[in-house]
Amino acid sequence: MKLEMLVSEKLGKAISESSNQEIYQALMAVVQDMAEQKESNAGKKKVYYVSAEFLIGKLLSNNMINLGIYEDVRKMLAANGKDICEIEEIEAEPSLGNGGLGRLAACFLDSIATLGYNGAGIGLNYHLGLFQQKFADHMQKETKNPWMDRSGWLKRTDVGFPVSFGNMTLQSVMYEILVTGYGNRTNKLQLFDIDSVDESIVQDGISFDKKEIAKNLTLFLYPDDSDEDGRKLRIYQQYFMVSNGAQLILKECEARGCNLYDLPDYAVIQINDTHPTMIIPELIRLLIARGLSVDDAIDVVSRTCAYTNHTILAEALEKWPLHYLQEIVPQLVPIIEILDDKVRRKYADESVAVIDRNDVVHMAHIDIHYGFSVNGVAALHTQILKETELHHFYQLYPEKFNNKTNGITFRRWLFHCNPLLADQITEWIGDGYKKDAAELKKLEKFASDEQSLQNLLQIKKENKHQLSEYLKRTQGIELNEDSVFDIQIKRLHEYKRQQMNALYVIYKYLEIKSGKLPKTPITVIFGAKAAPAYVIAKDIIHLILCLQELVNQDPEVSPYLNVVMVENYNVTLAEKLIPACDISEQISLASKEASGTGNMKFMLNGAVTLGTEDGANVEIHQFVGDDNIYIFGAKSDEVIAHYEKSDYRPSDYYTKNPMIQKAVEFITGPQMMEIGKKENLERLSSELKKKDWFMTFLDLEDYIRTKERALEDYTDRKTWAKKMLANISNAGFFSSDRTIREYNRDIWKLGD
Ligand code: NBY
Repeated sequence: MKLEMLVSEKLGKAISESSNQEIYQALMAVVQDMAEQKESNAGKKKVYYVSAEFLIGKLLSNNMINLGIYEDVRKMLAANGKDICEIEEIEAEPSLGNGGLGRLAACFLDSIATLGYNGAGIGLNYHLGLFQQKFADHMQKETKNPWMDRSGWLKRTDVGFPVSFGNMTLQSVMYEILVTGYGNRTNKLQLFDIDSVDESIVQDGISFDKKEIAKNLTLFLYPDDSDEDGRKLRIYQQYFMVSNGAQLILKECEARGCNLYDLPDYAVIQINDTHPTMIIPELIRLLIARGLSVDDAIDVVSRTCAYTNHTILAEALEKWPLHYLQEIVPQLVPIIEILDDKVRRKYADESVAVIDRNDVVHMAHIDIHYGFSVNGVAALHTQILKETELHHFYQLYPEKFNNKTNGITFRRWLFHCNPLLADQITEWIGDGYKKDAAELKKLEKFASDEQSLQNLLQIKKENKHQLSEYLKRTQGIELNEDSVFDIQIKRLHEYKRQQMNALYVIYKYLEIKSGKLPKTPITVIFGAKAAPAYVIAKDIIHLILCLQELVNQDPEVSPYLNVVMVENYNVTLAEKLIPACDISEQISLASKEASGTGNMKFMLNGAVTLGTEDGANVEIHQFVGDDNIYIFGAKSDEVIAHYEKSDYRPSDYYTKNPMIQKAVEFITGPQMMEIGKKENLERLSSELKKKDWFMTFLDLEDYIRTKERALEDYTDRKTWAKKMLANISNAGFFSSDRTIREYNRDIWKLGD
């Protein structure tokens, strides 16, 4: 009743007489009030999680769950003839992230607040977001994603700082989004922006004048960096983010009584990949300006900053030409030169230099020399960093290296996205697992209970139905609810090998055409955005969209096989897709996927993984055992050896294996050419045949064989339900609460 009064008060009228839009606004206001009453910013030491991305997803329902009012609100709305799901749909998803790195940052903010730690996220407020994906002519088209007007969670503050560049000074303004913990404190996500940003300079699609920094600085996340102006814009963005962050951190710490020499007692800065690396020289610069000696400033900052590596691919180990920095952030160059000089005096090894012989600055090297912790994000990934990618650094600083296997927040990825399963689990083992995810282990005893297994299958069926209704309504897509839902949703990247899954589709299409019909129909579902300048990734999307048309339009095939690529894959869609999934595709080339976190979300929701021994798949495999996961493909050692010896030749596989040959030829065959574009299909086909940098052909045969075995096993429903249960009951380790406790124990040391 009290809740109803609060909401009606905000509305100024009865709930039953209000529109969904009005109710959304009122609920948001109630949530903000409740969240603000919780503890915030208390505690001597604080963790600052600095990240170019925060892929936070919609906030209303999540916040209501965390505040413990979701069920009451749902019932109250229902009593007034309103549907909470319709109200959820009014909210636009903030477009502040891209992939796993950004989603991890969001899960971490949730866990930091839930565990009662003093912490904040620091980032940028991108007005038009990443981009919105549209499909036209079987191609990805990018448009702007102006999410802010339809969200409402962002609050402007009166905090701001001057940020100087080589050619101008910009005055920032800080915005905030409240981060509610589950039954605990409220923290903040603090996003910096400038008032002069001008959304109207964006022409068709997402193109704009890259030189007009004062107008474009916070328009887009990851603006196209295929030309020099684009790369410079990224440096402007990064420096703007970290200079604001550094000024805010010093201001807050001084307000809490810090004398700057004791900064590490007041602040710990977690650097999320190399995008925020310039916070190290910037803080050193600011401390020197406040009177510290160069050596003291370097020492203080080195004890304050910690670095997380999220990939061994070159793309995230950023390197900037010194002359770009000289032009854009000249004040940092003398500092970076000192940092380089100190390293050179100590270590003769050129491979660990900060500025290399070609005057290129290696950002990760700054993090490793001048941070106190370097962590990878899954056991295998950290091992590869130590033994291979960062081996020289590991020899210098073995004590800095540590592993923090990623995790996911169960509030969003179970309680919110899969209430049927969450309620069933509560009925079985009580709700202790909501605070202590390890209690999911108690589910194991239900594996021998026929009725419980039936219930699990029934929940999956209902979730498939709900997904199907949602996709019909929002994208006009029809799903065969009686088919196996085989899902691959993640950024589009060659190393993640969506192309291998597409080759499976071709294989299966040809099998069905030749009369070999599967026992259970299959729906292969994809969701992925490709970076706008990543040509081959966009060609892979083109291939999938062409296959979607070919397969689904063929009356001989479509009763047995369907291909679906959802448009504009985002957190909201993931929340619908994951609970409905049977087979979770985690098929990256071993050694390349640092961790993966989608794999954990699927597992928690009772999907069975089909994957390589890569990233956190390795740990999932160890937890569930051989019987409850489908592992295939070359191991990381073998893959790394191929790269070291440069001895992988796609043609070796292509010419020797008629099945591979047939599937690859099909890409440029007459049926595909009729639907798709010659240029794109030919480019992709020749990339595979000549380069295949991520070794699709190496694993293709084993992949197909293993997928067929999984599909065969699926027909034994009871055995499959046991696999589902084994996955759910072993998912506890992958809670981000566990991950964050480890960060705090080993790196942040906040004290409660
Ligand atoms: O970080 C992902 C990893 O691929 C995944 O394995 C891991 O689970 C996750 C969390 O640790 N990395 C990721 O999402 N990276 C990016 O999205 C990204 C985007 C842009 C750039 C670099 C990385 N960039 O340099 O422009």
